[in-house]
Amino acid sequence: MKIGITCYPTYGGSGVVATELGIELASRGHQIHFITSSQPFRLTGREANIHFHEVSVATYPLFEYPPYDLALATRMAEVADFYSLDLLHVHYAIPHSVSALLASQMLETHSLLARRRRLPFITTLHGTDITLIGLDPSYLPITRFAIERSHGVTAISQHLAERTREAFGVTGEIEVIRNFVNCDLYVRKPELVAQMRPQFATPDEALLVHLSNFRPVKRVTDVIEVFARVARALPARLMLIGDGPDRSAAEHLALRHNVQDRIHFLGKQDNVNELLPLADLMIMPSQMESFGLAALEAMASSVPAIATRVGGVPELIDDQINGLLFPIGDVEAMATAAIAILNDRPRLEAMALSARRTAQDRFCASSIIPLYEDYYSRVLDRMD
Ligand code: GMT
Repeated sequence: MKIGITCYPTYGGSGVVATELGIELASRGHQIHFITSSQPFRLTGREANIHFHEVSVATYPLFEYPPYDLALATRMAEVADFYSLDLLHVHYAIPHSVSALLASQMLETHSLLARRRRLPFITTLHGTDITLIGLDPSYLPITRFAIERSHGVTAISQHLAERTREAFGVTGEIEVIRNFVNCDLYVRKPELVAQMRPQFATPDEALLVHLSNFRPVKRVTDVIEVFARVARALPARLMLIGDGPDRSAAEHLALRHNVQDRIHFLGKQDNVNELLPLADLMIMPSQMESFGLAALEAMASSVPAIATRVGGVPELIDDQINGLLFPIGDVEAMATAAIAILNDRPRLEAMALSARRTAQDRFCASSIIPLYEDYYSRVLDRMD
């Protein structure tokens, strides 16, 4: 198939999923056309079967806000027409599904190649496009309209599908296709761990990790609160991977607790798959997670997560089996549990094994990508 993919190309779970999906589909022989504002950060630009089309937005002194959505719709229509795309797959509803709807309608009435053609588009809902920013009255009606007009809609968890029905009143079919991970890439390799871990912790220290875009929804300051309590109880270090608006709040809190020297503020990293397996535990105390891709990547790397019981997280983490779940903000309970399990190595190892098994049995790219392929075929069949 020839598939156009649009996503946010910089940091963020939806961009990661969209890019990894494109890479996996390309490796299975599909022609993938990324139509994005810049090259998705996980692409090298040298992958076979992957093409990148940059959306450039013309500015004009009159424009207080340059209309990216219109430039995107135009580029989608051009690329679809020129390369005879079978479908568009947009990730994150705002504004991508609205642009895709426009592109699809443009091609129905006027094609550059002077032939009318149908361009189905599929919208994948990822989370904050529904649970947070999508609820804003300035976006909700148009987002609902574009979701309803999509030729196919997928959600990354059952929870998100239900939220979309409740909050948006969407009545049409929403296919649940959960997040996935490349289980060959995200895997603990003991020789690599032996080589790299000494850069971050000594053998007697526990190593914790947090990975996110440091937005308020991630509650990064709770990570510091938990870690400060752990570091008072046992020798420990923390790797913070990622960057974003709450990084300086995290730094200030680390100073206040006097644990700044025990924390590696690593910023944005490309080799997350090499860093995650170095840790003993992940901390993901989010206010909301429609799925929790970061926890899945950790689990595939044999690192169980201490997380909050929110959104779609319980669809991934079985409390006490392959991770531990807590109410939002209960940093005392999270710290107590972290200390207990770090002091009980056999239990930690059993949980790490179970975390890896969960990723392998249910969330490997090898089993999730065919679900997307099958869904594409069903949507295309419906168009005939
Ligand atoms: O808010 C974010 O963390 C970014 C957001 C995105 O769309 O980029 O992440 C969402 O999509 C991820 C991939 O599908 C999910 O694993 C995350 O749980 C989800 N984040 C939230 O729901 C807060």
